[in-house]
Amino acid sequence: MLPTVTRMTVIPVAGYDSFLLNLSGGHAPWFIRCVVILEDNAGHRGAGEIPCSEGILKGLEQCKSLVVGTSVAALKGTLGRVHQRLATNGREERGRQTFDLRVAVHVITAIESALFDLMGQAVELPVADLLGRYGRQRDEVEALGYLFLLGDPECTDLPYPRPSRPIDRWDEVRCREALTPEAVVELARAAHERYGFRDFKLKGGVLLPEREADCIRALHEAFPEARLTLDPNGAWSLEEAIRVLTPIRHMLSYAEDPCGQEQSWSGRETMAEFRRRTGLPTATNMIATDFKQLQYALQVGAVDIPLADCHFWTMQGAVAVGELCDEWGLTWGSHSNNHFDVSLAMMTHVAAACPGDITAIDTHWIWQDGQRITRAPLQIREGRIRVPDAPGLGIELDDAMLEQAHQLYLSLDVRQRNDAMAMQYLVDNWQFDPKRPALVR
Ligand code: GKR
Ligand code: MG
Repeated sequence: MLPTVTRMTVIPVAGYDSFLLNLSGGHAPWFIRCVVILEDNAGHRGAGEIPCSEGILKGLEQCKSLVVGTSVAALKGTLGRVHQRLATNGREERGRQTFDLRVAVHVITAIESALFDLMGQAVELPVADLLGRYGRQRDEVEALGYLFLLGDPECTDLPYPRPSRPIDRWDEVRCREALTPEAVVELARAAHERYGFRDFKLKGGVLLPEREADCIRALHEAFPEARLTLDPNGAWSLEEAIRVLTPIRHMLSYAEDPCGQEQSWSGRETMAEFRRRTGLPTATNMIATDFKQLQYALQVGAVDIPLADCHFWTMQGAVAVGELCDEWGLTWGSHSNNHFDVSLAMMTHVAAACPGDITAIDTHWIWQDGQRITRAPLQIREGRIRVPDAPGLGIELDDAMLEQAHQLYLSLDVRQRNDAMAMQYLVDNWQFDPKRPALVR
């Protein structure tokens, strides 16, 4: 007999972040997440981590009674009932921000992760071995060095982390302004020294497109062997994207959301045309965010690399996308937002279960490294994360650190990510515009 879930606890948490710039504005000094813990009558705890918003917290409350009292063995039926209950809240839109504004997909994933963690502990197998048709496909997962242009924290009176005792260059450079190609290369060098990345992604949608292309040129010169990509979150027009990326095409391994919805054209249409006219493979976390959108994106030839982040595809959904990619000659990848170490483990297990040739996964972890809510966060070494051999997610929550992160959440008046707040220190009355880079005002 497998154990029964006896309790579900939802803990909103917060951590510190640098002044990362993107199309949505500038990251606040904090990011918020939500941790779900399931306990069972065998004495195990299972965990899941997702973005946090008031809607997500409400959604989780709505599902508690569907989860507590169920057998861990019946996890699929439980998830089915959670899915049905959340569907009664109506249709949801991802929105045009760089981040996803939906509720249901996140809520399902948090419960799914905690249930799989419990199941893995019950049957003594890592979660990666339980996912997908064939379980674990690899023992190590490649991660990319996710670089951002950075605002100057000294232009604000906000409590951005300042390096009091830096252990290396990365600790220094991740806390100060970076708006030039030279500064981006410095970030890449420091991240490479600490983590050994072979792939880099630069978050765009901040400067003029040509200036962001210059950052790629500088990165290519500094790391001629590295796989590079640039992601302006669909801010550029189709013509701009073609004009700016064609000359640096040979430096890029793919282009992530180079263009998006514009006038009467949908994002899937402009991306398809971009791909046809440049020959560059495209990746997205904006125009193929569920199976229906993925189907349309593939019909028009818009996407080569769906970035199936488990936080909004669910863990089983993300692996199902990986299986389709493998069968259909596409490449699977994963998107990320700021996250703690539970999410790092979730993403690692999911990527480990995707068959075929996958691309290096996104992770914001390098911006959070040093903060933690588990006892021993997974490590990025030589650009790779080892899949834990321990049962379940292979992590142990650290209650003291979790409580500290929860207290930080309670001390803040932040209930939804809002990148406009910090941005207004750099540009008076700054407002989000999905078609204008954040510093082009
Ligand atoms: O963290 O600022 C950020 C990113 O812009 C994030 O919001 C995006 O969702 O990383 C993401 C992406 O690849 O688009
Ligand atoms: Mg993206």
